[in-house]
Amino acid sequence: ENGIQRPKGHKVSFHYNSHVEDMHFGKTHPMKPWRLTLTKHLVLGHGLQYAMDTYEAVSAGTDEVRKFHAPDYVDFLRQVSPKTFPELCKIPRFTRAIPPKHEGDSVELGPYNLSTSPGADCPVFDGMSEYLFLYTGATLAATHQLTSGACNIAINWSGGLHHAHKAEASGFCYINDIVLAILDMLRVYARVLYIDIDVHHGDGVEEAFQRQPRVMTLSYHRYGPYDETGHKFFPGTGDLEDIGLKGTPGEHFALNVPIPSGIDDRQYKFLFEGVTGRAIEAFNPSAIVLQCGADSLGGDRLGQFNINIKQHGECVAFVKNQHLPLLLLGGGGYTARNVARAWCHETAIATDNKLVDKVPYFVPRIEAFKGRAHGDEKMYPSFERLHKNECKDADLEYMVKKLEHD
Ligand code: TV7
Ligand code: CA
Ligand code: ZN
Repeated sequence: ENGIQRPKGHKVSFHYNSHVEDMHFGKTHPMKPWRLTLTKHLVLGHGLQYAMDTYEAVSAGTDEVRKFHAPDYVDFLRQVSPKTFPELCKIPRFTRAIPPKHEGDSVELGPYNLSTSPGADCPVFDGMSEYLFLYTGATLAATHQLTSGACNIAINWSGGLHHAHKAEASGFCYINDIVLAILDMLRVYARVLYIDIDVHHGDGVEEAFQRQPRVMTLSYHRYGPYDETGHKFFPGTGDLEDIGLKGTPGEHFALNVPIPSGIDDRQYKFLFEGVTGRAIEAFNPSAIVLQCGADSLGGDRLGQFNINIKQHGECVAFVKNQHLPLLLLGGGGYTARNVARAWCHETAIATDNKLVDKVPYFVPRIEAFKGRAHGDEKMYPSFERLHKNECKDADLEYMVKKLEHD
């Protein structure tokens, strides 16, 4: 009736557990797991579940998480909650991970960059441990579906947390599910290409594979000189010159595309297809992981790009058209209604479906979708000229040439 069909010639598996929706990072924290509720409602409202195999995720095991993360960090994450945090901070094994306090620090940091202060990027909150191991479990299940050949595209919108380090949380990310997925894929695939269209630099993934020539990391992100407040756009890394660790086999197997604010669809398409196309040609990957952070959309609460949902989706379509095993992950995205629209649209792209440009009738009138009658609100809003466009075409052309050379 809604015209949703199974794709012909390939299979898609979708991994999710509604439990992740109940989590709260804190009142004013920009990361809102309920954006995943909106995404779920849109996906189901459009009937996309009939086009894929859907799986309820189970938590990752500590052994699986230790394949990348330090054992003591994994133990800490397993046990931590607002109640246990003060006691855990006193255990000698964990106290060495507490960073020194500096004069004027607004938030007090505990071990592993975790904190119970209200302004912290990586707060300790109720249910946090369950949440972390659940999104990681979903990514690992998706990865197994791919590596076992059960599907060609596997999706986990609750994953894609690219900043987490071996023994440290960073930028709303605690467990680096992407690194764990790629490590697992390396058992089956000769070469894995990682592409990251989140507005932030995929530093955790790049760092983990900086010596590894079998993994090429390619991140598109906001990057530039210090702003008026004397800060760099987070995390401040990912310069055009950074191409993997010098003097190791990994040199030349990292690519970074630093982008000024306000980049528009046409410019992003030129960069993305030019650079990604050449990277695929040169690297000849056996499989691809695409982190689809939706904070690169116009109107994002933290982002500074002017990309529309259409172009964000065209990046997914371009990668899908390579016809390689593909893992699609979420990531950032801080204007929840747009995150849901983008990821639902991209679920449709993965399954070769076209959605009607209307919010489906069955989507509950919650938060972002209330107000107007169902069917009135556009599925695909356009975000025009929201940020001052500081992108010069000539600089983008220079970048494609330079990266082609690297
Ligand atoms: C993948 N930007 C993650 C992106 C991580 C960005 C940052 C905030 C922020 C945190 C808050 C908050 C915020 C309105 C925005 C240098 C600091 C400045 C904390 C206030 N409001 C992803 C991480 C980035 C926390 N961090 O790539 C609680 O913005 O810039 C910073 C670091 C130190 C810490 N302070 C911010 O998208 C998922 N944080 C409100 C409450
Ligand atoms: Ca990125
Ligand atoms: Zn981001």
